[in-house]
Amino acid sequence: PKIRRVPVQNKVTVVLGTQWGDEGKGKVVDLLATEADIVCRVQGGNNAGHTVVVKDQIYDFHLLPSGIINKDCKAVIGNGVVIGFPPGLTWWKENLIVSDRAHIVFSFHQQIDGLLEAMKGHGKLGTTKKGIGPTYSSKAGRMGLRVSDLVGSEAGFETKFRALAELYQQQFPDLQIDIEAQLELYKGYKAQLQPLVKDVVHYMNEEINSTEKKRILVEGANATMLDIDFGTYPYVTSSNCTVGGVCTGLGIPPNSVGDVVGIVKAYTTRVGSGPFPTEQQNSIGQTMQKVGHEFGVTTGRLRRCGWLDLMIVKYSHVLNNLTSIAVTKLDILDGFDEIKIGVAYKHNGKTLPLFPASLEILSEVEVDYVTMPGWSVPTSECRRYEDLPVNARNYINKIQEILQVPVKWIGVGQSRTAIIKL
Ligand code: 2SA
Ligand code: GDP
Ligand code: MG
Repeated sequence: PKIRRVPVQNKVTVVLGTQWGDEGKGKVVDLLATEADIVCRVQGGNNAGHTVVVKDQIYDFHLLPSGIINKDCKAVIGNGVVIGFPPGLTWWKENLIVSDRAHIVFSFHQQIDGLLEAMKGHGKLGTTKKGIGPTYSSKAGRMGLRVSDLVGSEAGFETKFRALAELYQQQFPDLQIDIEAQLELYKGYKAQLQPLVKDVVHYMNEEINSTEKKRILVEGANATMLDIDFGTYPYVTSSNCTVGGVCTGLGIPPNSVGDVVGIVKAYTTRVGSGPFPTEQQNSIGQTMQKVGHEFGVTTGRLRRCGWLDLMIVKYSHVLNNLTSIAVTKLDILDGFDEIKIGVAYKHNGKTLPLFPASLEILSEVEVDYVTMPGWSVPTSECRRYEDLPVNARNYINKIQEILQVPVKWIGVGQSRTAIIKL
């Protein structure tokens, strides 16, 4: 008999950070989510921080997809996410769907995150201390607990929880775990969580293959340079933040991935430790930090700042095959006399073909810059490309020319409306 292959009906649009995070993914997702039916998170946990400003309201998201503001939109937490339960389960929402395969972050994971950082001393990573690394370690070590354990039998959950807690207590004598109190707490969470839990593999399969049109969005957390495999290891987070994480973190096949939108901040920032070739530890970096309000959403830490580094964004394009990009925070560069773009790395006099794996090499590279004239007119009121000062347009064109990816959006302010669509 003839077999008829049906193409994927509803491909997912993916929004990814191309740098070290905090590019403004939340704002772009919020914009796209106003027209989406489903918005998904696929990796990371509440280490992420996305700020979305709608009129006078400021929303800070950590675990939930930013798209949840849109009431008509389903918000999905995929299996690749690690879920922490804040006291009182404040993130409960009717339109939320949680994968039964997602792993649970316990408070002892958070304690261990802090203990490991303290033990590393100067070599510490500067994590958000949300227990992300230890939870993914439990998962990879095949001893983690999943949402399906929580909503399953009480006895089964208790056995696994005790085993994990006792194992960690042996490894870390300083660890304080009140096992009985924790078990009691999770009984309460179970009742609240149960109605939200679904087999997300089945749910997504139905949605992507539905003959009814479904607009599906995936919101990346953290970013390419924080990817566990491709980022600046070990100064990375513990999940795959690049496009492959979408398939493994949601349970959908590669051919269901459609557009991949890369978010590129007009300059570069990084929170936590690790090399940063275009960093400006001077008045330029301080101005970007101050004018751009570069503070962490989750921990309030200062973000390190520097010029736009297209070696990084090019590498992100190689890994993710970006179909378009959004350049955000262009307004923060208003008023600079000249603006630099990092375009190549030289090591021992040789130009590197792509972003290197070795941090030793990375810390020794010399950056080649292109210098562009700045603009003094504010861009925050511009709503059309033509409204931008000519030097700002040249800056955008240069980015587009070097990357060979179309710029579709330009962010010129915090609010939902402060964006230019091309
Ligand atoms: P972790 O906690 O194990 O994931 O930390 C490992 C590294 O990943 C970095 N990381 C981040 N970098 C930028 N933004 C993040 N989210 C928050 C935000 C950060 C905050 O959006 O502002 O509030 O401080 C984020 N999450 C993880 C982290 O700095 C480590 O280098
Ligand atoms: P995310 O983690 O990638 O979602 O980014 P964050 O929300 O952590 O950080 C980006 C910050 O920049 C937030 O405070 C946003 O409100 C803000 N933002 C986003 N786009 C723009 C923009 O185009 N201009 C300005 N001035 N702020 C922006
Ligand atoms: Mg952020």
